[in-house]
Amino acid sequence: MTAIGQNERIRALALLRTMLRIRRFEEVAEIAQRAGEIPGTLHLSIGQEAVAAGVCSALERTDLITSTHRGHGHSIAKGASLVAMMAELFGRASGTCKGKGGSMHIADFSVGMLGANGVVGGGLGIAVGAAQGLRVRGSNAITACFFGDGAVNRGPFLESLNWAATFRLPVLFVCEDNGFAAFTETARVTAGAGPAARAEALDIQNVVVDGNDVIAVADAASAMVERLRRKAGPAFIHAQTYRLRGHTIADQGAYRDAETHSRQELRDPILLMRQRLTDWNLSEDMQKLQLQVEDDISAALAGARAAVFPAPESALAEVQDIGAPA
Ligand SMILES: Cc1ncc(C[n+]2csc(CCOP(=O)(O)OP(=O)(O)O)c2C)c(N)n1
Repeated sequence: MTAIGQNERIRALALLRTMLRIRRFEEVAEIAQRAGEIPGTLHLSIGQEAVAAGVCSALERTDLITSTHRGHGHSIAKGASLVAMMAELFGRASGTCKGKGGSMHIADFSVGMLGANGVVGGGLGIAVGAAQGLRVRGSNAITACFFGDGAVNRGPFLESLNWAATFRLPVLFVCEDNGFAAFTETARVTAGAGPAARAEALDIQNVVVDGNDVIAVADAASAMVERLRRKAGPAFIHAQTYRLRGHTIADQGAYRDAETHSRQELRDPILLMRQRLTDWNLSEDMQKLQLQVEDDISAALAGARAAVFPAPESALAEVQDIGAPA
């Protein structure tokens, strides 16, 4: 058994709590989708929770984030309401986007969550623009930009990194590398030494981190955020993780190597954190935490089921103005 200080204990439990909230939210959402309660598919981040939890633990509420099509974890870690998020998945009027966005378009500006995004690499330009806005307003806040390994092969990646580096904008780029872009192993379609090398080529401070070790991610993010607050220019984290589920919930992941998959199952970030906290003699605290999370998720599910659908006449309100239907 290893002794740890009170601060370390509180921090570790908070990180585990965030990961559990993400995991249980997604497990329950998947069941609801399969039962026909949620329209549309879901991109689950099961196995990748440590990246969202670790990075967002280093942020303030006033900081901003942009996300991806796999964005539940980022939203939860940034502090979005589970009740409003679940209602959004259920298409209800009390959802984060009044039920009009769904899983791939969750946004909650009240906690600085600028939006999930169905366009691969779409969040990069938004993050850089948001950081430029923060600069213009003289704010000390920063923007964290989550994107997948697939996005590093898209044009907006270079454009966004270049702009942020040139103008020394407060952007924390976070490449959440789960090894796959949909059904393709990213390494097979990616030239060069990897995402961090691309950041390095633009003189952006960068680090490669074990994305399944939540404390390692949190430490790396804290160090980078500290630099960003000092206005030392953008920073880049390459977090190496693994998607334990399919690309969407309809995907069985048959293209993956079975041996690698089994090995990765043993590196589940929640499993690793539980082992660590058991070693720190925190089993009882973990049990309490698990029960609290179950209560929170049950309340979110009950809230979504009980909520009303948006009125049909509100369908075109507060969405992009594309003119009146013919
Ligand atoms: C511009 C664009 N091209 C292609 C797609 C189709 N698509 C959806 S998700 C995805 C894979 C993205 O991989 P990655 O960025 O690594 O994120 P991950 O799904 O692994 O989280 C693709 C190609 C898209 N949504 N947008």
